[in-house]
Amino acid sequence: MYDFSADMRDCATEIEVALGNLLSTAKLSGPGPAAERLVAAMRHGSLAGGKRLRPLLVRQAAAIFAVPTARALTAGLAIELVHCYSLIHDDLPAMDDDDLRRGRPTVHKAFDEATAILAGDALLTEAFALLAAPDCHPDPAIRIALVAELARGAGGGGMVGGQMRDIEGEQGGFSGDDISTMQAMKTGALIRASVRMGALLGGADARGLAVLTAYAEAAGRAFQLADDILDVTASAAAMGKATGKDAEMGKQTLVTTLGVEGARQHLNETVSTALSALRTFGPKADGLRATARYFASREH
Ligand code: GRG
Repeated sequence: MYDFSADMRDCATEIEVALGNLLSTAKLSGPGPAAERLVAAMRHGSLAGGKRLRPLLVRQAAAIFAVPTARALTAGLAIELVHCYSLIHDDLPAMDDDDLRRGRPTVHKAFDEATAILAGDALLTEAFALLAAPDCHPDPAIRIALVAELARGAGGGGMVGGQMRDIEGEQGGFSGDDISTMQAMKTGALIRASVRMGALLGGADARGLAVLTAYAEAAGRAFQLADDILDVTASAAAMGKATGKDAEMGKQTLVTTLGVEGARQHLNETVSTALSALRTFGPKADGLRATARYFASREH
């Protein structure tokens, strides 16, 4: 029987080890204090503490097609590098201006702003180098499809575009639809890319990709709704995150428009949508099912 806790723990351990190996001065930028400082900042921003949910989604989607977990590791690592870069840049003074991330000083606090920008840039670039290398997958067509999928999720039509809309939303005046679109891009696009990358590794056909995309879009909405609810509940404070930080910054979320109870109800409906999308896959999709449920129940 599928064991979600074991899968999540194993995935996090594998990603932590692989990140540690990848992010070494010798491999990345040669000797010298500048190189060492850059690599130290990249390590600070990516090692220790992340839940590694996106690599977990890659491996769970790949598992539907019996792809071995080792084969899903590189794609998961690539998407985690992009996620870590986004958090480093999101914490910068020009964006959310946060001092703490995962209970530790943010990269620009532990180092300096220029180093944090460059560390994020280097993590982002490294992600695409990983996907392009033959170790990722023997079939170049699949490697290209993975590169294209990650670029689509991370770029101006995805995460970065969503972040830009989020900044615009601080001026107020966003409708519920505007908020949903912004969130689908800012947070949802990388979650969607994770699931689709797992499906691409497994050689999914158009129908399989469409079903998994529907799952991923609902799961991404659920993840963001849960995050918005946590932002205004005591659990967020218990994790050292300022309660209601988004609200304090004037950011509109679905909790602002629906209220906490309305958002909880919407969250439950969204998880049901994600679960129904997986019907055709039977028990092979138990991993993805468990992750959607986890998104709704998580406390950090
Ligand atoms: C700056 C280009 C750029 C993009 C930033 C994703 C993002 C866009 C910013 C993150 C800000 C934020 C807290 C968004 C809410 C959802 C979210 C991505 C939470 C953090 O993801 P987790 O819970 O984090 O997977 P861990 O620490 O477990 O990796």
